[in-house]
Amino acid sequence: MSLLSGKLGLVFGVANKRSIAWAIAQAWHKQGAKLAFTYQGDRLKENVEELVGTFGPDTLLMPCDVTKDDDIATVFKSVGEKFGQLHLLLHSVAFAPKAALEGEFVNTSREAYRIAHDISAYSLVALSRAAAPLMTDGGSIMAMSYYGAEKVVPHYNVMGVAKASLEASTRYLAYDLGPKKIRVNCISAGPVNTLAARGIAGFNEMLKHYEAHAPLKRNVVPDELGATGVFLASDGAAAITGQVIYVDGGYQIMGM
Ligand code: NAD
Ligand code: 0WE
Repeated sequence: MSLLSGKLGLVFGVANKRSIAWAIAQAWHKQGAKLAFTYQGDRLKENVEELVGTFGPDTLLMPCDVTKDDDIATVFKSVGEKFGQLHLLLHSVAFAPKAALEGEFVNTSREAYRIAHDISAYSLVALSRAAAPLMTDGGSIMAMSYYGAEKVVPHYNVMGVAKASLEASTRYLAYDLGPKKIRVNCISAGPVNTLAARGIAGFNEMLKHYEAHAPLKRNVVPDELGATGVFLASDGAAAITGQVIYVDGGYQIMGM
């Protein structure tokens, strides 16, 4: 039985095959959803074209820099024309200037703070607003978060503050869009070795720390994020909105 047959979905945040967005998109696809994709810019175009091509030659693929209102408007116009409707939206996008993730949080520049919040948090509001008119039979919107939103993770810095904003935005969006049967949730993933994690000093130590301290004594694998994405997209989660679901081997429950 396909959990998502007949569902139309739009995915933001595929950069390469290791992207969390790709794991969730594949899981949605396996459950019968029809998907459209966006990519950040020319630098990623070929890579994403190749991945998305595996879903069929007519898969809708559009550039979208989430800081650009015009890009967002064009994407949703195209989705409206091609799909006529939308059920699922994945936000798997984050960025802070590298320097802000290296030094101390106290030294975060006004510009780095603005950029991190614009790309990593405000974009969820903009995308949800654009998606809502297409979600005429209700919908499920989900965004990726991280534990640094609620506790201090050294060096995560302004990204932690932006994720706190993303999670709070999720709750306010859930309240606004609930009457339209649109649910909005976050998946808070444990560390995963992706492009966004690769450059982080000490990332491998972090993976080992999770293995040692998480109740399940291991790290999360991308397929498991896909499975949670399917659950949140499905009727099994019909009464779940405004939540942050931790998919982290249980790490978040620990006090020591
Ligand atoms: P990734 O690098 O594969 O994905 C990040 C995506 O953000 C890329 O596709 C990039 O193109 C996109 N992006 C950045 N700026 C953009 C812009 N201005 N416009 C449009 N797109 C833009 O890495 P990932 O780890 O798959 O990250 C996806 C999400 O998962 C992020 O929100 C990240 O914070 C979150 N997350 C990652 C981890 C982890 O350990 N990797 C853990 C928890 C949460
Ligand atoms: O959300 C993230 C990382 C997002 C991210 C990554 C980069 C690297 C390249 C945002 N902006 C940038 N900017 C760059 O220039 N994660 C959850 C992964 C991550 O990043 C960390 C972590 C973890 C976990 C940074 C410091 C400490 C822990």
